[in-house]
Amino acid sequence: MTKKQLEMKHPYERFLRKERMPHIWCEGCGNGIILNCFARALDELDIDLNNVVVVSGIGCIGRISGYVNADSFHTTHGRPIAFATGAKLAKPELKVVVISGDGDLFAIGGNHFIHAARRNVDIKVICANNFVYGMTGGQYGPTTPLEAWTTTTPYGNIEQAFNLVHLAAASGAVYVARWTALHVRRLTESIKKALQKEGFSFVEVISQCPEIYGRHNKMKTAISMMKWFKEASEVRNFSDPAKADISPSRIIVGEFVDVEKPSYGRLLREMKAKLQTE
Ligand SMILES: Cc1ncc(C[n+]2csc(CCOP(=O)(O)OP(=O)(O)O)c2C)c(N)n1
Repeated sequence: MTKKQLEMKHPYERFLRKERMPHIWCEGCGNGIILNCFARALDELDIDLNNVVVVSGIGCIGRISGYVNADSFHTTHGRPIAFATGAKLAKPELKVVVISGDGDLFAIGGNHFIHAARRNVDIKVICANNFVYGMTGGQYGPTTPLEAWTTTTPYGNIEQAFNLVHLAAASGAVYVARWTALHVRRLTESIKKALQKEGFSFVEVISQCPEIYGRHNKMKTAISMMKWFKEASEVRNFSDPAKADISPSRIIVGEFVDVEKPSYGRLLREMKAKLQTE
């Protein structure tokens, strides 16, 4: 390497804990794209990393809390929203971001998700939806499409999948968006919006898992999975989230909800202040 090359720094180097590299993610995995878009959003908003907390649960994407150069919690499986709620209520000045998997957030952690959204806790939730439990070997989960082959559905999945944007909207989230890992610019813009908004914000990222999901479902490589995203995606901003079910031929993406509602923390602080003056 030349001296110049050695001195060259990646523009997002400051967002990474380099001592934690190499990462565990497989070649072609969408998680790196999500991390990149998150770093880009922080960079473009010029957010001080000292004011950011990243919380994740267990899973491949869960490792992100160890890779981001911000204060972070790698919590127990399914519980990042509970930890994030505590962090936000204790330190309202911080931006608290949960980045976790579809299994973590919607199987074991499903109850935390719907109630934090209902309460409008001011946290941002980014879900890497790869349709399976990646880390533990590709078991089916609550977002696995009908008929998909997974290690625990060897004859094809017979369960209906959650439509996450519908679930988030119905639970009360003030901001809801879905993009795929192919939509890097729009995903970054949605993460920026979520970071700036008060209240429970949800960004779903359909993310390729070529090794554990794609390979078994006629998409052998990351490129073939992303080709599927490209061909099946239809941008329909502010369309009915109830009609945004994912099928092999159609992935509705876009922003679905963007409304204002006082957050749980704000109402709590207002109530406290009122009680103190009485
Ligand atoms: C209490 C508990 N139950 C089960 C597990 C096993 N486990 C680890 S990761 C995981 C699923 C992760 O799937 P997902 O959240 O979709 O993330 P991915 O690995 O696909 O990124 C499971 C079931 C665990 N660690 N703890």
